[in-house]
Amino acid sequence: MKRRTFVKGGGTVAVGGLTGLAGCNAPSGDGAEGTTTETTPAGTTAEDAAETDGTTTEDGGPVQVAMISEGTNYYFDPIGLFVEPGTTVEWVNQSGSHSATAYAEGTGSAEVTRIPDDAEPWNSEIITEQGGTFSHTFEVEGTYDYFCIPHKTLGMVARIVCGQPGGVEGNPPDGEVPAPQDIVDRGSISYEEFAGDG
Ligand SMILES: [Cu+2]
Repeated sequence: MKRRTFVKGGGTVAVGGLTGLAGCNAPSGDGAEGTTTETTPAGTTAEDAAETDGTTTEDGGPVQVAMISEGTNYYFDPIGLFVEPGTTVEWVNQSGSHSATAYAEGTGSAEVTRIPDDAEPWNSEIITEQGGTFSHTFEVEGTYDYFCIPHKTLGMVARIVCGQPGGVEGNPPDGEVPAPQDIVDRGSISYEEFAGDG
């Protein structure tokens, strides 16, 4: 049973403010429009830019997850995210005060461990500054569940699959997240999509 209900109408702030949100879905305003490719010489720096150390997306920046307070809803968006090993995820505090904290016993208020055995836990601690960010790089393949310290009991949880699912089954104790295979299949699952699925 879902404890969170997505409130339609108040949701415009959720996705619009973020560029590069969760890869795949190409935002229309990313500057690609209006570029006259005919006049651009072949072999520009685009290929050089692609040769990164693997910690950035094709867009050249980290993959972003928004942390949002919206009425009585507190959520991560996207709530389900697939990343390749070596990808840096950047959490952005869009509204309210939140943390991004791995379910790893002894980390924050985590009481269970729901990240791969060899993986590094992370804990942003509570970010109160609007626009404040925290980054973590995912190296070990598997399924990672995480939560927000102040809103854990209100179901503010999310999941990241790095490389391929593994190690974690079902939902975390404090809320619902998308199934690992759905995350792999879809790449990114927004909170609105997920909350609307029920
Ligand atoms: Cu929160």
